[in-house]
Amino acid sequence: MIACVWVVAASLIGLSAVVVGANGSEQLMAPAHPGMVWIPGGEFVMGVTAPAVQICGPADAEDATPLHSVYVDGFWMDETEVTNEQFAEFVRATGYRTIAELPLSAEEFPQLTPEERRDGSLVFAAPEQTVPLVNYRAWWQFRTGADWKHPDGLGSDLTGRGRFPVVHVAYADAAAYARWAGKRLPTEAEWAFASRGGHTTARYLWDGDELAPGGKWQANIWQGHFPNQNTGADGFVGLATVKSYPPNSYGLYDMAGNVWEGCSDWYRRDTYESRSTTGPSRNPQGPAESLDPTEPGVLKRVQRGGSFLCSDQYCSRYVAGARGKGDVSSSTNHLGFRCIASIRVGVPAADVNRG
Ligand SMILES: [Ca+2]
Repeated sequence: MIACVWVVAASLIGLSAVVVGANGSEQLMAPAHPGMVWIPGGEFVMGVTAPAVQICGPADAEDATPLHSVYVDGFWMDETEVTNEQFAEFVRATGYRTIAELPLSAEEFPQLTPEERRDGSLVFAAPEQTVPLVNYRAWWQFRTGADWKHPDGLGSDLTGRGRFPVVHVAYADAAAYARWAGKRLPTEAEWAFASRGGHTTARYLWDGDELAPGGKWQANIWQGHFPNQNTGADGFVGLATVKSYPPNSYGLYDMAGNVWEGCSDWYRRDTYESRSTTGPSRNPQGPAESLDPTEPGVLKRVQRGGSFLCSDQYCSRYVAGARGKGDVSSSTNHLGFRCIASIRVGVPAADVNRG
């Protein structure tokens, strides 16, 4: 005998449907937006679980320790990073201009020359030779005219890149898109829960301890000598079309690699340390303010997942539990985002609509 038969109730709310168990005791909203998957929520362990993992040098791993328990409610999450096609739809509808498209004001930045105040963004540029890994300026360039529509700078465009993740979006740009879409950016805890796919101890987000099981790469990262030689052994030297690699157990693609994904939490190096002393947190929203001891005057939000530039020779923050951070006003060609939507489970449809 089948204990519980699922039926779709007659009531529809926009694109949502109410699914009700045969015993009437459970209800679940279908996604209000296409392309989202349900993340069930629950208690899990946040932080780097892999032993002695080398992330970006020993000191940089400290922000992802100690391990501590966190609970998050269930939510819907975009199955992919937001793509250029999706972002273009937002811009067509709203006329929105991203931070990278706007020149800095002379009033706010009088110390800069007109040339230095021009619009643009940071683009990775592989040096021709080996360089010391102590100065990221050896491989990052500020390019005038670089923005989401011109990802490599002036003269580049989105031809053939519609299904690439959108890049050169600063925090406010991602948040604006999310509001327009009727969604929001995930908290770090929500992102971390979803990234684990229900598995809490594996070294990598593809639920395994092998980098390329069976010789098959599971994420778009860097192979070769960083930063001057990328072999593209995983199929991509630059960004990858979303869904180029297998999804995790929740059906989420590219949680590791491809582009960093912005979260709503302010970044503090000591967040986990503070939280570990207070018992399991429920739906933590992050600290009240940002503080990165290495750049105390710069406001930073958490970023997660790593990018196509992640190399074990320099920075392997695509490993499960690792954290990233970024200046809220900056954008680059390896930073993107995905959105989530909160809908409560077991709540009558009318109440969900009001809630
Ligand atoms: Ca790659």
